[in-house]
Amino acid sequence: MSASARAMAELPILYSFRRCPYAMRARLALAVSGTSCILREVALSRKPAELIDASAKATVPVLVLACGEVLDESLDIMRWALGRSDPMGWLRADPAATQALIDTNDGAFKHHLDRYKYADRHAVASLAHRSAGLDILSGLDEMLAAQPELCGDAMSLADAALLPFVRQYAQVDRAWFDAQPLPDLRAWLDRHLASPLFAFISLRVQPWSPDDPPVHFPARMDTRSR
Ligand SMILES: N[C@@H](CCC(=O)N[C@@H](CS)C(=O)NCC(=O)O)C(=O)O
Repeated sequence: MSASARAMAELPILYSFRRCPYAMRARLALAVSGTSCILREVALSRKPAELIDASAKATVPVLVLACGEVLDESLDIMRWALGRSDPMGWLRADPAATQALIDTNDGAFKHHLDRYKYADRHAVASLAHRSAGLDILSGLDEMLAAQPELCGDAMSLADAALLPFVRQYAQVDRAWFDAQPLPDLRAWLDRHLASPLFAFISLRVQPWSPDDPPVHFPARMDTRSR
């Protein structure tokens, strides 16, 4: 095996889906930590056997480490990557406050988001879920009126973990979202979506098949503009 083939075999493999909010948060942490991996884009309607072999539940993201260990929860991937390297101090924020934000997001907010996003836009039930989601976002807006990021002055794990979900909610009906009294949340969302980091993790990749040449992630990123 050549030296470059050996180096590549030592890289973790990330099964990902560009638009999945869980995969987005994992890519944010991998990118900010500068953790090199091989990216395999997954079409959820045609999951590769290699993904199912690695993790029977076959959700994305999944990170397969060179030692064979498999991380199949987005937060585990984030914490693993940042545990190796955390140049922006994403793990410095208060762990209890971080966990509380993530619990509400992944629990109640995701519940309402799915029912708002996938139901008939005009159905009464969908509007009830939109309203319940809005209550949660109003709480975030209040926090962001007092500080630029969810856990203080600097972006942290919580911002990266919640951002893709707030983005999804906003995108269901952006005109309606923009009319809500959420000025600080909207500023936070727009600022992060316009960042080089977000552009970087949004790269378009064709769904992977075994004969494809490896796609490196992160390929190269200018850390000064993060
Ligand atoms: N708890 C998991 C959830 C991951 C998840 O549900 N991902 C969705 C895509 S956004 C998925 O893979 N769903 C499986 C499917 O649609 O077949 C995590 O945090 O990684």
